[in-house]
Amino acid sequence: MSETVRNVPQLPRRAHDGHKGTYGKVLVVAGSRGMSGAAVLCGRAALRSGAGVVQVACPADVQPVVATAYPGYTTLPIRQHADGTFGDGAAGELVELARAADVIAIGPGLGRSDATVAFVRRVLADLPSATVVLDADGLFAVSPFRDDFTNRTTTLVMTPHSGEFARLTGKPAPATDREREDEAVDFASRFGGVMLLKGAGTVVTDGTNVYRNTTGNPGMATGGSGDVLSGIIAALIGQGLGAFDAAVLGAWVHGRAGDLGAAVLGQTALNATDLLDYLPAAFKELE
Ligand code: NPW
Ligand code: AMP
Ligand code: MG
Repeated sequence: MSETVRNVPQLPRRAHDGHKGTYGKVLVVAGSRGMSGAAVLCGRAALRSGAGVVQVACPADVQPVVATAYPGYTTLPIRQHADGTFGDGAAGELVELARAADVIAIGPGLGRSDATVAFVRRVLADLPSATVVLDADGLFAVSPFRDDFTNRTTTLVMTPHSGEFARLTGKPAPATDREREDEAVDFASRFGGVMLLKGAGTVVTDGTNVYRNTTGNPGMATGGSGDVLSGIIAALIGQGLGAFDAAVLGAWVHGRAGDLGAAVLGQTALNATDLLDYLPAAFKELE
């Protein structure tokens, strides 16, 4: 039996003597040729959401582009062969990096080649005890989902839209709000972790608790919106929120930024970068 959660958790307070180590080291693993923007959006969203330090690991061929797009995060090249596939040891190097991170967001714009799927699976299997926000092509790599894709010490927060959820379950996407909620709860209770099923009326559940988000609007149906969400959630986990609470608060504040943006710019013109621009006002309401 699931329990409906109605209130969003409190935003963690910043201590007057806090320093960047206090607020979490977020590792974003994202981007590929043609989708460097997804890595930029995710990394910038994590910084906008209070992360102390953000590192964006991306395939070596797009690292200069991702680095040039924003000065606030550091970037790390993932070693590639000449044909763009990942070099020997790339997954191992990333797992080493991940040991120093408080939370890892994997997937926005990573691509779906066989080599990328193998890379993501290797990283997930070898990560030491970690909290991972898995989105976009990170979800593709583990679809249909099996519980041996991650080791038991990893906490997964999955953030699929309906199409990605259908791929994860191997079944058609749930059609009604009731079905969306029931199937999200069923998935989370079978596999553990947190399921955040995106869309109008995003559902967040850990298999026991269920939250239905009330913020957001169809203006957010625009490329890159979801890449911003995964960065927000990772940053909130880095600041100490539990996986479920971070997903609830992240969904709320992401939608609130979309609503504040749409109130000024309109839904038609709203873009993913506008969500970054309105996140400060959305967070300020919670401080
Ligand atoms: P349709 O079209 O309705 O029939 P995919 P993606 C279906 C990166 N990006 N919401 C839909 O069916 C992402 O990070 C990079 C959405 C279609 O078959 C990913 O790595 C950007 N779709 C990658 O692109 C900016 C829904 O799902 C399929 C749906 C691919 O991500 C853009 C589409 O999903 C983008 O974020 C729903 N509610 N319901 C960049 N600037 O670098 C059903 N669908 O194929 O997973 O592709 O979401 O575009
Ligand atoms: P993605 O498809 O991964 O880019 O994610 C899209 C984001 O925009 C998700 O957080 C959705 O919940 C949000 N979104 C898209 N369409 C709507 C809508 N009609 N109402 C509210 N939020 C939406
Ligand atoms: Mg997406």
